[in-house]
Amino acid sequence: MENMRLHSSTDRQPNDAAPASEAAAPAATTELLLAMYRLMLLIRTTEERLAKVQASGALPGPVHLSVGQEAVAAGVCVHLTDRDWITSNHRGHGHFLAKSGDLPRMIAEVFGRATGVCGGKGGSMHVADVSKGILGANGIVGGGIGLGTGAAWAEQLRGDGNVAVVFFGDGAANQGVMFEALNIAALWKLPLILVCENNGFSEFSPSATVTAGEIWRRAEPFGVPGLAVDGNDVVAVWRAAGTAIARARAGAGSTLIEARTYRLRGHVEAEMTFLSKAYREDAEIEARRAHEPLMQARRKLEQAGITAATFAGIEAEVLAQVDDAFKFAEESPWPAVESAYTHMFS
Ligand SMILES: Cc1ncc(C[n+]2csc(CCOP(=O)(O)OP(=O)(O)O)c2C)c(N)n1
Repeated sequence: MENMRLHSSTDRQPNDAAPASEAAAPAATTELLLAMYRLMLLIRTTEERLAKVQASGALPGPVHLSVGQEAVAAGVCVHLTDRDWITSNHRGHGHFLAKSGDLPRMIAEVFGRATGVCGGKGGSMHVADVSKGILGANGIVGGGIGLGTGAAWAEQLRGDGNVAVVFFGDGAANQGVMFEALNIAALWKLPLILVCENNGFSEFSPSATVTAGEIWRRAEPFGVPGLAVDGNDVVAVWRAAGTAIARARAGAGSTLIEARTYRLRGHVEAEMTFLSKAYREDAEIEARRAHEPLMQARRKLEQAGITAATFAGIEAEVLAQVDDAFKFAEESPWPAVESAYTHMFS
């Protein structure tokens, strides 16, 4: 990286965040923290296996992983039921799993198999399961924001207290649709929670070079509460999401949460095979690894008395679950040729 000034994504740190409302916030029990840890470990183990399989050449096509960002999906989705909705982006495996999506059928989808959750036609960037309230990942940056706003409106009309959560990146926060969503959500008090995962980058551009100001503040002119949280602290995310979701269920409207996190892997796997130069220093990644969410949660659990044997048991269970899911996918048939003509508009 000689003669190259790499922009650091660390220009903004999570801890200069706007304070989340903690007044009435309950403490996370050890049982809940352990459940969120397990969920984050499932996402991490699944995605690290995907990285390995892709590097081996067995999985063609782009794969975008959320390694390092697991606390956002876990801390938000533990508040949701199958009747609440989420929309996601191209980095959506974690959101899918956190919203109780089926792991074997997600892996089969990524492998393009007939048993996949979308019959093998969606792939990694379009994992969806409407029966679980997962309206889908989305390859159009910002595309999920409009879909989630529509889902929130539908739920408001139904009046059952269900909500819609949109997961999107800091790059997507620069799309006009976020402002359109904030406008209508404010006006109609929609049960919509906008969760911006600020992972420091938009593709290969450090956020500070493409995003002006602070994202959470963009809610303010609309009269919508906005706040930033440490997106690597699953308890902080859980607390902020709990307040926002309870507010939305009660009919009090929308919230914008900026969860500040860090993408530990590439924008897309194998990116260094086609990029001409690096866009961040390895030292930056290493420094951020010290604050990754699983380690932080594990430290808290150790302080609460969870033993090494319990962690080893969870790791073994998760590993077996992931092994089974990949075996299921790899042994599943390809979609029938005739199915190419189904699920099409003509
Ligand atoms: C409308 C649109 N514009 C551009 C792209 C190309 N693109 C794919 S991912 C990406 C960056 C998205 O950044 P961000 O929203 O921060 O999400 P992250 O990748 O960091 O999770 C871009 C520009 C796209 N897929 N869709």
